Amino acid sequence: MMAQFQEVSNQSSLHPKPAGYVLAYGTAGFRANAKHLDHIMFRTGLVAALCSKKTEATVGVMVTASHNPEEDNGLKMIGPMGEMVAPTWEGYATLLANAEQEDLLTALKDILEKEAINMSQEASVFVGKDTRSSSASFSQAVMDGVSALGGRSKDYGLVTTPQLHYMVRCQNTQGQYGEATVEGYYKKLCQAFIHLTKNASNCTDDQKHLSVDGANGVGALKVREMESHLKKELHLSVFNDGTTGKLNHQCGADFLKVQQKPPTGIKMNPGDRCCSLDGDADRLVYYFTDSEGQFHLLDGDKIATLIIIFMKELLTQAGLNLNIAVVQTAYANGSSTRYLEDTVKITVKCTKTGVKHLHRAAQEFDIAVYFEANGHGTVLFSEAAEQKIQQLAENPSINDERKRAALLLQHTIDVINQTVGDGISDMLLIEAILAIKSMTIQQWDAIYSDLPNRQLKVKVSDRKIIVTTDAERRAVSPDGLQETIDSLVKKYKLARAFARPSGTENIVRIYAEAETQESADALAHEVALAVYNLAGGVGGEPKPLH
Ligand code: G16
Repeated sequence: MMAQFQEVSNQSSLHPKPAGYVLAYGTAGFRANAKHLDHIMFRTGLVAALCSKKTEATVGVMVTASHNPEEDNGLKMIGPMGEMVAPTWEGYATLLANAEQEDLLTALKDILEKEAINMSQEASVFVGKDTRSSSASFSQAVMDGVSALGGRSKDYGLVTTPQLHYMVRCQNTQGQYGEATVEGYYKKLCQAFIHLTKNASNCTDDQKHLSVDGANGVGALKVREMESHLKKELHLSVFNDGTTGKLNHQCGADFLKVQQKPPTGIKMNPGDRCCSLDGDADRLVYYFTDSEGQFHLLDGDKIATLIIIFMKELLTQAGLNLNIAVVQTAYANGSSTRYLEDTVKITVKCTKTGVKHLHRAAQEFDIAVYFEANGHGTVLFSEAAEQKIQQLAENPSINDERKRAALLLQHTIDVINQTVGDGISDMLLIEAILAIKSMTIQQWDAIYSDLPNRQLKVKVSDRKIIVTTDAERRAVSPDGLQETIDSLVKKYKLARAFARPSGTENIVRIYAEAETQESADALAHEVALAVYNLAGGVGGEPKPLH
């Protein structure tokens, strides 16, 4: 043990912490400008090794700052089932990240004691990285941390975040979930996709075509790699593939959702079906422009709606009575929630922002579709639900309709990456559903009409001053903010608004929706001003949108 501590001490001096620098594990891990992060990478390598020893399983660390600008970086820790790591380990990661250089060993020993970790237990950590220029040395720093505690790392190199989550799950389920290789991932998802689309009648080449904006990130590389496995059942044109453009700049799912306009660098004819991934390919949004040149965005809410309708129809055809739901956040468009509850007649749950919160809420149901409006989400099936579907598919005495529905459900399970939201897997599922239902993107868009909405960002000196409750829909601090928001909302029809501190960027996010775009824009601007005035705004007042 003493030798290991000595090794941690020696190695840690090569990844020194800038004195006084503080960063907390946020919505999706650590995230900041890359110049501050080397020590955090090394130290999270230590935490991952301890987590692996404690759980006696492989865990993962993905080096990425996802939708953030190229100059930022960060990491996401992955738990043994490929899910986001448990909150206790997020806490330990924050603890080690913030321990001053001379206190690191004491902090480490505290964790060992609290968790009663057996240091002779092996540690295994899977590591992946996105395409940022800082990611290569950072993934090495993570691996240095793992090896300082005698652990083994497996370096997957450039992978999407959901691919790394998938590898961890495969590894810990002895291949039951699939093979822990990128090839294995493509094979499983694409085979399921091909099985599903066999149920689609006569798709034309046009219908099989999809334009993909790769956000100039790792998703573009991986979509290209996957294409040969699709056996021409889907024709992909990849734009923003990183050869010229900058990561997430004027492109990618986050840009589209916030700016509500098409990405640069994509060729779009009216009516063409297009989609955008984000920087680490865990988010997906769809869109098209109509014959009048109007842009239509189909965000996470529309994706969740299409999937739950498809699942509900299949369950009815299969004669299976399962407890199903949709999980959303405060950002979900009011129209989507109303449509799901009143027309689809489905349970809708609202959680705090962050896939980790949605994922946990989704685990309470037999089948739950969880999506953030920003396009981050997936579908979870309980073990019992999977078993019932499998038993039905294998039952020789059921009629053809039930058999077909059970088989479709089985292939749906296989095309989905249940570990975390996965832009590529979600894309295959959406393409299969549209093909099976012979549905155009326009018909999908017309299922319900979004309430006009607007998102804004406000810079404040300390975003922690904003404290929220009720799944982030109400502010309890600073004093007077919620009362002000309430009185602003009253001015507009069908209006709703909230402000919450971002867990990935140093800003406060504002969301507003209302009956018209003018009202949504005005309300968002007024709430932004209230935040600026009451929560210590810096860097100039937010500007009106027009
Ligand atoms: C991450 C999280 C998402 C979250 C988003 C924005 O996405 O995984 O769940 O919605 O950040 O979070 P916030 O509003 O707290 O900044 P990604 O794609 O950047 O990893």
